[in-house]
Amino acid sequence: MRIRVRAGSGGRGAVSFRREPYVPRGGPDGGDGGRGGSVLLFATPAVASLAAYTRRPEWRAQDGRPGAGARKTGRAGADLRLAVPAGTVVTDDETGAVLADLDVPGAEATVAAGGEGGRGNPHFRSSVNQAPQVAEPGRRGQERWLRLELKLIADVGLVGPPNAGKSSLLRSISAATPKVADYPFTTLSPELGVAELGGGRRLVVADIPGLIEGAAKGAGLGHRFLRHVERTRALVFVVDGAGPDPWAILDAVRREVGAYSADLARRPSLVVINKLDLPETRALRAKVGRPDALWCSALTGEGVPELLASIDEMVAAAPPPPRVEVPPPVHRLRPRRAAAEQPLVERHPWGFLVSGEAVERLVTRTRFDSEAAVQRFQVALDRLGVSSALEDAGAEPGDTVRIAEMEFEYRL
Ligand SMILES: Nc1nc2c(ncn2[C@@H]2O[C@H](COP(=O)(O)OP(=O)(O)OP(=O)(O)O)[C@@H](O)[C@H]2O)c(=O)[nH]1
Ligand SMILES: [Mg+2]
Repeated sequence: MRIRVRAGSGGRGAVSFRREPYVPRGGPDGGDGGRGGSVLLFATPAVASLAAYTRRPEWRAQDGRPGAGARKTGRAGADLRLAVPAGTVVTDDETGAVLADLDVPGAEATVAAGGEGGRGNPHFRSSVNQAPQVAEPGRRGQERWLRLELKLIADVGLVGPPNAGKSSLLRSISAATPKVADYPFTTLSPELGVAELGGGRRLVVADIPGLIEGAAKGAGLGHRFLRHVERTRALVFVVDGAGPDPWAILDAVRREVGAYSADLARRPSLVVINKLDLPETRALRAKVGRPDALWCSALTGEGVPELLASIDEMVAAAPPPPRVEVPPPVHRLRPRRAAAEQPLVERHPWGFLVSGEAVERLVTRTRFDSEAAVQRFQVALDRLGVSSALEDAGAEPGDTVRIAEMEFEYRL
């Protein structure tokens, strides 16, 4: 499922001057803007599903407040914390990068960082400019589409061809009631069941759709749903003993698992030949002595307790399930959408607004507290044609010019 998250933008820095009796203009005292709130996700047992997010896909955190005079820093925007069930894996929908694996209650991750507040005008004071009229705008908050997926956290996954009786087996060992029918691909989405092992121990078993030869290339339902058993400790391969050539089918299923993930194929596993109540299966068992296979009937329950005991033993000896690899967070901001390179000058009652990708980029990159940088900025403005455009528009010395929410005084 997809949701859009948007962190708060930083508040703008203030342009302000100290007011003192008998002093016409005191020093700059504009406060910095407050930081925008971030969007976080946290895992909690209080939430059982991601259903809340299907109804409302867009979530935003509060913006930071602007700075004020007397060096008052603006209030930071409140963070927005979204509760998700444990087992939620968060991916950046555009890049496919895994941002967080919230696998245990209490796990939390920032998924959109709040924008920094802009600096107030005291930061732009220099030897030649004791009364800077500039302050920084706040940075935009991070904004992106996320994909939320609830990874089923099962101990064991039932894997096999369609119609083998995987869902029937889950029904016979747990209270789960997945759909069972005598046609292939009855199961379309994974389902979990809990098997009671006695002594209060339990085993979580995942039933997934059937796999057929060529699934890696998209045959049948494909093999994407194998991701739901990626974090199980062990696999149980289930094959129909009464169907044609069970061993060849078993090999094909194993190949498809290997094509999906070599790591998954190495997971501890056991083989169950199901439908032992049918004469074909009994004949097969009498003919071939496969000591590596277990035999059972999900229908009559024959062999099922022995199967459960073997699964229990296998899981107890298996290493803990692998975690999803989460690369260290990179807070890359989205590139702005392409805008006209040519700066645009608009006349407003308060002065002139200059917009355009190049000029806005120039402003956000300039460090106005460095004299040399300010000089380079002036040259770049001329080169971009901003100065002449302002002149054409009738700007007069002393007029206010705003670029990317930063204010300047027009001078010749
Ligand atoms: N005789 C007999 N029939 C069984 C047994 N287990 C399952 N079946 C039947 O086999 C058919 C398929 O069973 P399912 O449990 O739906 O098989 P599945 O592996 O989950 O199939 P998909 O969900 O399509 O992948 C159904 O008609 C079941 O009643 C068994 O032990 N003996
Ligand atoms: Mg099924």
